[in-house]
Order: sequence, then structure tokens, then C-alpha cells
Amino acid sequence: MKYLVAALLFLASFTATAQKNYLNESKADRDARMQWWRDATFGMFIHWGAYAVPAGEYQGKEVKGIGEWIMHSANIPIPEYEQYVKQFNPTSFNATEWVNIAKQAGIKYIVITSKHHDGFGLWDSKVSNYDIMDASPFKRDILKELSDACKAAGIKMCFYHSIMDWHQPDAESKKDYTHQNTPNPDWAKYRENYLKPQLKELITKYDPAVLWFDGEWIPEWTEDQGKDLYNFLRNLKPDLIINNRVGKGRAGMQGMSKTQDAAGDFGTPEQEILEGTSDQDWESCMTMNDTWGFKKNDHNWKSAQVLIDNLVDIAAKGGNYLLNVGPTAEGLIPAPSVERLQAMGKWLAVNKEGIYGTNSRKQYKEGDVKFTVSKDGGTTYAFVHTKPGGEVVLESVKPAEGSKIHVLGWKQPCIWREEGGKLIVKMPLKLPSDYVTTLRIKTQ
Ligand code: FHN
Repeated sequence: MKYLVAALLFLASFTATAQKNYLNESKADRDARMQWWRDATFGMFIHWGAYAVPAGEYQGKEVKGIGEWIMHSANIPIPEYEQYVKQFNPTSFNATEWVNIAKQAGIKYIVITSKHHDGFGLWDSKVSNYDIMDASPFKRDILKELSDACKAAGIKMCFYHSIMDWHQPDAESKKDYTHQNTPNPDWAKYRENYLKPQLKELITKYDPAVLWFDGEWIPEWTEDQGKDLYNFLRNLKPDLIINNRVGKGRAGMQGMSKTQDAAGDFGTPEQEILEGTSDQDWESCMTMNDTWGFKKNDHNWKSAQVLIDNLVDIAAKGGNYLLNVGPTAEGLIPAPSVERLQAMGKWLAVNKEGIYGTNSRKQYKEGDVKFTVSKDGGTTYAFVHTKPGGEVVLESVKPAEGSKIHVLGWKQPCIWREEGGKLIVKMPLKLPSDYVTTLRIKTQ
């Protein structure tokens, strides 16, 4: 009996500590885990932190480069940068309003910076005092408020987390990022006693759907450490989705993993869209102007036309679009971003059937026209720029016999004919949405 109890105890302790290796997950398990993310197609990136206080200016001068890098670009000493943290008091922040803006834009998941490279955390961390509760006057847990608002709205909450950390002394990266002149930084100590416990905290407190890593390029971080972290996190939350910057596998800004066995679930092209489709899952993250974190003098906004064309192009190539906003130090999403998101939401309200939950088509474009297909393969969606009353000519789509072709958002079916092996569709005299029109064509 005694031996049986001992054996059971041993077994229990073994089960408690046994770590599953998620790196060789089956395709079926992986497909099931990735499904909501693949169907979602459109996410909002939020870069927000103390860098919104200087908003791109240091000592009265504009600093070149992206806003969230100001500490590094202007070589700001830590004690001075900490003053921005002390001034970070975004009293106009309203999580429900942000989430409403996202929801009305047709966004399905939000990825916010829990910690960017500057090391400052937007949640109530027990691991560090360099966070919103202890180091800033705001003393409201931003991640908690946003997580709650997302949950209420049915939007998935996800976190961006920087592996590189310019503030934590043990994390000092000696090659290019010597911010604090720590004599003996201890990367392993930072990794095990700071990075991992903070991530565990984020998972257990806020249950994020995706962890989006970055800052993995420093030499201290290795692919093995990435794989170890990947398993550590999936053991805490088995259905978690993790980007490929958890390891060292990505190929530059093009962002796709170089090898099959690289850690991470999806590729991360940055400020670019893949040339074509891919066997890997992928998500293009892009800014609306030229910065991720707020810069008061960056007014180089992309038009709604460009953003909607990007969304269509990405959906046609089977990727996701992670579109960035950089809120102000007061806690507001800049008005030009809100305007563009509203235009996208209005467009998606009419055209969503061709975007969410669709697949890419083998021939994903024909000239200027992009395509997606329904999951069952029976419907092709063609995204066109043709004017009202004009004709769309397609060579690669053959409608099912006797089927109707519709413009999404328009009740009357289109008049169409086949001529010399081409499909010719007459557009209505009035179109239901601006920017891009979607044709629904039954092919089976
Ligand atoms: O250095 C960061 C940058 O600040 C920003 O967060 C982008 C978003 O993908 N990623 C990094 C550069 O690859």
C-alpha cells in the first residue's frame, strides 16, 4: 500500500511538471487552433506607452525615426526617460471607446504593446515596478480595462511583448543597445526571472489570444531560447497563438520564417505585403502614417483607398492585416486614424462576406482584380475598381450554369454574358460602396 501511495505521488508530481512539446503539433491540432485567427483577417495594432509623451520631440527638436524608438534614437538617459513615464497620465483613455472604434471598423482582434523596447509595462505587474501602477501617476491597469472591454465586445485581446528591454539592467544588449552601462548584465537571469514571469503573469491575469513578440534580433536571444519560450507559453495556455518573432526564424522585414521548424505560428511581414500567397500563415503589420508610436508631426496618412486596397490584397493572398494606431499621451486615438477606420468599417459592412472566413484562390488576381473564395470553394469573390455602369471582364472565372452574379450590397443581380471564353459583367449604375466593389460569383 505504502509503495502504491508513493508511486501515485511520484506520478502526480511527474504529471504536474511534465511539459508537453508543442513544437511537433499535428496539422489537425494546429489548424483547429489557428482557425479563428485565419477567419479574423483584420486586427488592430496599438503602440502605446511613455513615448507618446515626447511624441517625437526631444529638447525642443524633432527626432528622426519612429516615435517609440525615441529613447534610443535621441540617446536619452534612463533617468531622463523615466520622467516621461512619470508624466504619462492618459486621463482621456476610455477602453470601451477604443474597442467601439475597433468594432465599428470591422476589427476582430487587438494587439496592444504590453511592453515595448523601452521596458515600461502597461499592466499591474508584480514582477516589476516599472509599470503603469507603480511608475506613472495614472495607476489604472490599462491591459485589464482593455481586456474587459474586448471581452464584452467579442474582440480577441492580444499582446505585443518586446524581448529586448532597454530598461531592465540584466537585459542590456552589449552589441547595439547599451542604454545603461550595466557592468555585468545577466541575460539568463533576465529571461528566467523577469521576462518569463511577466509573460506568465500576462497569460494568467488577462488570458490573451495571441502573444506577438518583437526585439528578438539581439544576439543574446537564440532560436533555442525561442523554442523554449514557445513551449513554456503553450504549456500555460495550450491554444495560445504566437508569432514567429518568438525565435530567430524570420527573414528580415519580409518576415516569413526561413525554415519549417522555426518556432512560431505565423510570419510577420512588416510594412509590406507578400508578393503572392504562402504555405505559412502570415500577417502584415502596417502603420497608417510613418510611425507606430504617436508622433505629433507625422501627418503622412495613407488614404482610406490605400488601406482598403491593402486589406483586399492581403485577404486575396491569404494573410491577415494588422493595422496600427498610435494613441496620444492623453489616451486618444488620433482623429485621422479614427476617420480611416470608420471608412474601412463602412466598406466592410457591405463587403465583409468576401473578406472574413474566406480562402485565397489559386489564381488570386487577374490584372487589377483580386479574388477570394468561400470555404466550400463554391463561390468566388472578385474585388474590382470598375466605375458604375462599366463592364468587368474576367478570363479566369466561369460562373455555374444558370447562376446569378451579385454585387455585394446590391439587391438586383448583374447582367452577364460569356464571350470568346471571357466573362463580362455589367456593373449597376449606382454602386453600394466606395473604393472597391465586390462581385459574388457562384462557380459550383
Ligand atoms: O522595433 C519595432 C518597432 O518599434 C515596431 O514595434 C515594429 C512593429 O512590428 N516592430 C519592430 C521592428 O521590427
